[in-house]
Amino acid sequence: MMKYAGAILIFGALVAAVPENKPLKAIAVLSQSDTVRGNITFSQPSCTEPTFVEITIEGVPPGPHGFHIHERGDLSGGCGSTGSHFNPDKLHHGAPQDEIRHRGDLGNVVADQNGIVHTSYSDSVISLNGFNSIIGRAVVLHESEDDLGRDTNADSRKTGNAGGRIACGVIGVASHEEEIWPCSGGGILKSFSFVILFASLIFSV
Ligand SMILES: [Cu+2]
Ligand SMILES: [Zn+2]
Repeated sequence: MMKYAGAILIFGALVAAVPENKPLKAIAVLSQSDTVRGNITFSQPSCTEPTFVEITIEGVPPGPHGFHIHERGDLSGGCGSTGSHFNPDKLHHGAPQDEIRHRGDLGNVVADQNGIVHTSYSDSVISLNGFNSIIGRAVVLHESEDDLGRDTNADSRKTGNAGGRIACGVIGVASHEEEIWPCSGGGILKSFSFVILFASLIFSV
């Protein structure tokens, strides 16, 4: 009986040693502009949950501005070298709530009369995990309003006619929980090793 109690205690200690499911966090700091400053933070509680996006920007001309994730985190040539909208699924440009959209299509942000953008929302298409992770790519703030693919000209379904790029930033890791990131691989093996360990403790008594 004491042996069982020992095994249960050891198992309990092992379970307690596994870190709790902390959200994965990433951040992009806007640059490439003399006037626009801002941070965009991304947080995802688990591999399968939506990503929470929090946007704080100042120095933006009042009104709506296209806001996207572009495919490359390359600012060597300014915002121009970040490539097109992040679109690994090869779909048309759309609105964030559309089924058909680029992964990077986050629609518009709206600056108030003081040039401030402060907003937050959840997006279930972008992810900080796996093959299509947005980490290492770039956020881009545009000069004009994104038409969300609703206009009749050809560019509408490619870029949303959002015009020039006024600021951008590379999406980098803000907090990294080794145990749960990335979601594929590692985790399952680890859970399985606990089962083996627990079983061997039980059978050894
Ligand atoms: Cu863009
Ligand atoms: Zn797009």
